[in-house]
Formats: sequence, C-alpha cells, structure tokens
Amino acid sequence: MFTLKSFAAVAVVLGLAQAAPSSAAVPRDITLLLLCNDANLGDCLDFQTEIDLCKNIPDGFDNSVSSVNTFSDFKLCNFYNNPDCNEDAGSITLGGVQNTLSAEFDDNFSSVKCLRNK
Ligand SMILES: [Ca+2]
Repeated sequence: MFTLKSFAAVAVVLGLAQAAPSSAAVPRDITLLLLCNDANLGDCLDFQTEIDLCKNIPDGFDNSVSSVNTFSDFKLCNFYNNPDCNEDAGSITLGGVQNTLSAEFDDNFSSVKCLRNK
C-alpha cells in the first residue's frame, strides 16, 4: 500500500512538473501550406508554419514558387517578395489553390505569413 501511494505521489509531482511549462507557453496554431516550384501544384513542399508568424521560404523554393495551396479558401496567407515579411518589394494575399501566379509574384516569393480567420 505504501509503495502504491508513493508511486502515485511521484506521478502527481511529475505530472505537475510537465504541465507547468506548457501552461506558461503561448498557444501555437500550426498550419500547413503547399508551396510549389511549378505551376498547377507541381514539385511541391509541405510547409509547416504558424498563424500570425512570419516564415522565410527555404532554399530550393525561395524565389521559385509558381503555385500554392493553403488547403482552404478561408485560410488566407500573405506572401512577400522579400524575406522577413518585408512589404517593400510587394506582397499578395492568397487562399485556397492558386495554380499560377502573376508575373510580379511568379518565382519571387521569399516569405509568408498566414492570417487568423476573422
Ligand atoms: Ca517556378
């Protein structure tokens, strides 16, 4: 009986120790995008990001993306021609499947930030 009680007490302590950091952390909203080097969703990268977080597009896709899929017409993401979501070289908000991009944006995206649904 004593052993069982001790085990339970240790388990409770461990549980509290594990719960403490996550309760202090900001909730994260992970979201997935398809970034594609070719038009019509060809040669794609499964790209994981978070809502309201700017992410630079990795080598191999940076300045090469020609189509994208946000997996929902209601999931909008801002795509930027500059890294670090800098607006100076232009940006566009896209949602759902975009099989082609206009000349201003084709082979130009360097960063992306997805928006929280309003
Ligand atoms: Ca391309």
